[in-house]
Amino acid sequence: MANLTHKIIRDHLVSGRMIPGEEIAIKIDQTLTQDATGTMVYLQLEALGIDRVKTELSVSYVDHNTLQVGFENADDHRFLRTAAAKYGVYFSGPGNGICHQVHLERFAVPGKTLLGSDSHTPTSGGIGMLAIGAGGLDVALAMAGEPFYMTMPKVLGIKLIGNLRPWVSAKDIILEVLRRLTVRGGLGKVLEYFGEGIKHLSVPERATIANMGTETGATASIFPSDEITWEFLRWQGRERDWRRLEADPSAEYDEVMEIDLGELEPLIACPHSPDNVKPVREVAGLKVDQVIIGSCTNSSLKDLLTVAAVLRGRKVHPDVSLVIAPGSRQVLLELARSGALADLISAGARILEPACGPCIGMGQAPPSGGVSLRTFNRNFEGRSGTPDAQVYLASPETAAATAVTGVITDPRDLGEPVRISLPRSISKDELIIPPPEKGEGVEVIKGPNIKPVPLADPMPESLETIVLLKVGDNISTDHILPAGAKILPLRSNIPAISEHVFERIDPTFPSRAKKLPKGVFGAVVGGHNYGQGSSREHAALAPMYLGLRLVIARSFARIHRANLINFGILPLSFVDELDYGRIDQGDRLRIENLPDQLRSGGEVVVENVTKGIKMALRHDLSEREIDILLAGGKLNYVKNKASQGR
Ligand code: MIC
Ligand code: SF4
Repeated sequence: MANLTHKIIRDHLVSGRMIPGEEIAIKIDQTLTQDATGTMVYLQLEALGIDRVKTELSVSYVDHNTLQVGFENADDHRFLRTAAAKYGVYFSGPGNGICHQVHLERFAVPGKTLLGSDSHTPTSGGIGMLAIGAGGLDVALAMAGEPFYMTMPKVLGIKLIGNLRPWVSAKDIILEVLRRLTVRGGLGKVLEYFGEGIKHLSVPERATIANMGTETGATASIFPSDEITWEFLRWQGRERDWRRLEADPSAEYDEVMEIDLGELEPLIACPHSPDNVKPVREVAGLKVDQVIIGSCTNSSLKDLLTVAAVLRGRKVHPDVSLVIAPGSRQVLLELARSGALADLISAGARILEPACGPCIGMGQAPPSGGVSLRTFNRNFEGRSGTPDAQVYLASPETAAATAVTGVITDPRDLGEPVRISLPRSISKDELIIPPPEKGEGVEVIKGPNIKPVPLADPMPESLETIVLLKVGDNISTDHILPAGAKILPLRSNIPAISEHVFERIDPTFPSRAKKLPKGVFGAVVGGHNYGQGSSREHAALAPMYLGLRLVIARSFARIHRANLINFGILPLSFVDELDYGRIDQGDRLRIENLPDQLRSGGEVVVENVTKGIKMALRHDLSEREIDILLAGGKLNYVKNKASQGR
């Protein structure tokens, strides 16, 4: 009796056995890229010599980097538009909206697989897709027709029962999941929702839940495709894409968790982690400087109509800056048509264009030491652009109530719940550009900030490294390579962006790395969940450019581990947890006969030359991953394979 995840994996299985923990490869039907990770994807397609994508559908979105503070962003947009035409990819330009929201509206199909170069790609799981986030190079290879390799996940069945009480919404469900699972509890799992409670959740609400499942470390999150899914697709004029899809009645799950929706109350994630969840009433009364409603988690039409209904006839508190970024042009258009936009504007909201915007630190940084309440999915320290800001994550209902009172407010204090009605059908904007029949003759235009993808050398027989940095648990890719208005424009230029590696932890990292003696590489030591958060492969590529070839951590986040391997950096973990205390910054580490050691088992002997001790460290690399690492990364590996085949 199969669960839904197994059904879709079985339909797409190319190789491997469906046993949790084993490596499998699946066929990818659709891909998405966004601009901040996408420029590398198209440069990689070029490096691989690919002419045209082989997927059923590939879309290139521009949503992260739309500030255009200099020529760099605009050059990237032009490069992406021309590359999309050349390679056969749909192009959604700046202003159309956030990739995940637009994909859900326009392209997501139940039962298909989607691989996206953004960690929140699982948003389309809200419609019954197996949608997975990955590093750009893996997406480029999927576009080239290669299967996607991953570890067969466990399936955690999340049974929803009962019905939400007034003022409690989808965000509170996923915050409850995060409270229970933490930012590590979903690692190696797909979160599959079932139970009669889902019958009360519309597709955008399911998408909110699937979106933020990423924060548990999960590979994906998925909902069945039912009448509610049909209704959403009909609304979008895409009912032909619908098919019924659900787990068998007595399907088995590796683990099951039950949530009684009727028992939930408004929840809030406190600084600085999405799993630091408390009931809103416990932090109610705290004065806020800013409220922002938007991001791929909570910027649907339903979310914003609800906010508008709360604000109708009310005013934003004078001490609060209320910022609203609609998820898509479709959402903004419908807000305008319904008159809700006027309610938002006259209440005092500041309206941004549909894009990621403040979620990725592109503007709207809070004041020094300020308190900001956002409907987003991540509140890592410094991500807002203000190092000492306190960022809270909550539902649009809690955000709207807080914007009015000026202090964190449980929306139930507003009294009678608001009622909203969605339009019967939705307007099509027709602004997504389909690719031409043929890509020949299309000129791909690159600006001066767009530099080739650097390649690593093959791994040496014996790896000699110096530990450049030692860090603790839950280091995110925002720590390794921050985003924001200053650094994001450098995503197409690895030499330039590498100057910002570990900037928030130790700004001397790049200069120290550059002083490594010849033939000696860099190493980093970390705690649990190293590399959580974003899918940005730049967090592997830029450190590799600076000479990093080894990361030793207690455990790794899924996408970052894959990115390290893709760019020739060896991920090892501790066998004896106490060994973490036996390596310090500045220590010299040596691994003799690396290829033989990797191939002969799951352990590698590392000598800490400085301390005069040896320790056994673990690797969980497949044969294929070992070959990739030894080749100096996946681009080298694929090119070597192609030339051997010739
Ligand atoms: C994020 O939310 O951190 C991002 C920006 O969307 C990233 C992608 C990136 O770094 O470009 C993600 O989640 O993968
Ligand atoms: Fe964009 Fe934020 Fe969503 Fe990342 S989490 S895709 S930055 S809206």
